[in-house]
Amino acid sequence: MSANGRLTVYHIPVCPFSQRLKILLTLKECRDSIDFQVIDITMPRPAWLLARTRGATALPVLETADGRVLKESLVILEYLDRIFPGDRVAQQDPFRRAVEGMLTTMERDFAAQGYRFVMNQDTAQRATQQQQMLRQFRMLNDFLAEYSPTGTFLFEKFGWAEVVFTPLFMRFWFLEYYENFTLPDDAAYSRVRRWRDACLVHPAAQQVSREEVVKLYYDYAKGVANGALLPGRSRSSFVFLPHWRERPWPPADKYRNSATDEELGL
Ligand code: GAZ
Repeated sequence: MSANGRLTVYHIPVCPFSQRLKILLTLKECRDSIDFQVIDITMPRPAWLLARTRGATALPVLETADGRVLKESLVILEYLDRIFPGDRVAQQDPFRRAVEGMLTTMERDFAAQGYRFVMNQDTAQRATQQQQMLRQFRMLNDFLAEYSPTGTFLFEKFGWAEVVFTPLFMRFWFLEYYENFTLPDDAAYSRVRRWRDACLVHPAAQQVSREEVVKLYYDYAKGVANGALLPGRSRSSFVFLPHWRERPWPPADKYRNSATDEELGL
């Protein structure tokens, strides 16, 4: 049971999946109803947390006031949307809910491709990775062009689908920086561009900044995920200190440069 009888979310501060929860709570004006407890991804998970998750290490994890545990960000989103007052973020009309459900199912491949691309270390694979990423954006474009051709968001306002995708659009700032990846100025991407650009600036979704993402995800750009250490390095780019604001911008040329702890301000 959490100490104060409230809900607790265990999370990694810059993780896109936990940002989803913060965006939803902000939309519902309940952001302060949950204790977000930070877990340092560069350290082994504490035993008490592993005991609660039965060994699972992926975050976020939600613990209810009476000590029950939920994981998977989309499941937690649904739960929070139902238990907190305020307008439901999820569509209530069955057909509309199904439409946003279809878009939601596309998040997994979209996320996986973005991470595969940023983590790629083989210059020979770079063009293929870029094509695969563009394909993901075209699939989103086609979906929106079918179900929401004239709008900005999927429905009238920033809602469930936007909560799910915005943290990924923000993480993919690392593709711009480390891969020079941008959406072509082409009709095949115009609808998804309009969606993404509106998502990025929405006031409920400003928990992370481009600078933070670019600096913290340096190690991903060098092929190492989840706080693990690269050869020759003694600190992960995900450490909390020094604060990312105090560090220099990392070298953008990930295929030629391997920055030291010192060059990264770590
Ligand atoms: N499906 C889960 C959810 O909650 O929606 C995903 C949760 C998750 O992956 N959490 C990550 C975690 O806790 C942090 S965010 N990892 C530590 C652990 O021990 O499992 C995404 C990737 C990827 C690498 C990292 C991430 C990421 O591909 O953002 O692809 C989508 C991790 C190599």
